[in-house]
Amino acid sequence: MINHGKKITARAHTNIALVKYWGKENESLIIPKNSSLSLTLDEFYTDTSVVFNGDLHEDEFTINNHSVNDDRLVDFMNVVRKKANISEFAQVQSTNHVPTSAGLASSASAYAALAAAASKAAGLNLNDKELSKLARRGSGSATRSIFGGFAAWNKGNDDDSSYGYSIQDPVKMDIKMIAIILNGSPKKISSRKGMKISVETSPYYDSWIKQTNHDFSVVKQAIEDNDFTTLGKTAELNAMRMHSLTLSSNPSYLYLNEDSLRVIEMVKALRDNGIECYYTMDAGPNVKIICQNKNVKNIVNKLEQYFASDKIKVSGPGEKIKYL
Ligand code: 2P0
Repeated sequence: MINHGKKITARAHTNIALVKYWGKENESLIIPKNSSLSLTLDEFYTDTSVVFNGDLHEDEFTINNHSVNDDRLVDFMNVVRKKANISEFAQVQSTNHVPTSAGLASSASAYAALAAAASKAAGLNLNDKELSKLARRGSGSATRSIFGGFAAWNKGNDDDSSYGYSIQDPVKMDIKMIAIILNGSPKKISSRKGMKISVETSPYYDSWIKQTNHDFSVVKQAIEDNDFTTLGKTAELNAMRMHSLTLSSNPSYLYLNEDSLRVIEMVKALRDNGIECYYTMDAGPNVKIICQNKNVKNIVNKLEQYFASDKIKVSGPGEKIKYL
């Protein structure tokens, strides 16, 4: 039964893909072209509260206390209403605990938290797998944010078979991610638009899928073997392969900027000096450095020579979705 007047709050953490999702097979259901694998992060999360109210004439959304109108959010609430067989509108309040304009996959934690809070407020009692399928309808990367630690999104081929699952939580590997929050204008090409252009125009798209399926098996095995080196090397290559799709698209586009390249060179220099670390980037200029606890201090010291310390955020593995 719908939880009338009962406010439900959920917290979901963001995740960073080690094997990336970049392209859809089905755009309306958000079925991806390949399976992906990620690490959920403890430092970045979204808290979302939902309450259904029979007196409302439309859904009301606030993000960080600012009222917003967003068709994607309304479409998502319609999916929830249809699933729960209800017609009431809801008040949705969301707070992002992610540095302002960091571009750190906030849609992942946002739609995972919204899926959990809205479904429960609507009277649905979904397990994690069902929640991940619902979150997927909002944003692909949100499928993985239902789970903590290492998580994956099984590509599947329809609504039922395309879901997230846990690979390892709690995480056994010593692994940290250092995010460097770089200044950049808001992205000109959304990931949704970017990946569509890549699927349709990059001559290398089929090779990307073939290689990424292989990378998925390699990273999964590296997690089982507690093999940080193989995980880091493969994740770094996978990120560069994804960004080469942006460069090889028509029109060509690029998320990285000169600061991103500077961080990449710093990572390489650190490696040459015996400090093991790797880089990964998503649909924006920020670089995330994959490293181990013993090297965090050294890496942060190096980064602080170029970047303000409040722009350097160290995360470890984060936990799965929870109700507050
Ligand atoms: C990922 N990214 O696997 C990849 C790597 C960015 C680069 O998923 O269209 O916001 O909502 O499904 O999930 C970002 O795209 O895209 C993303 P939609 P989403 O994390």
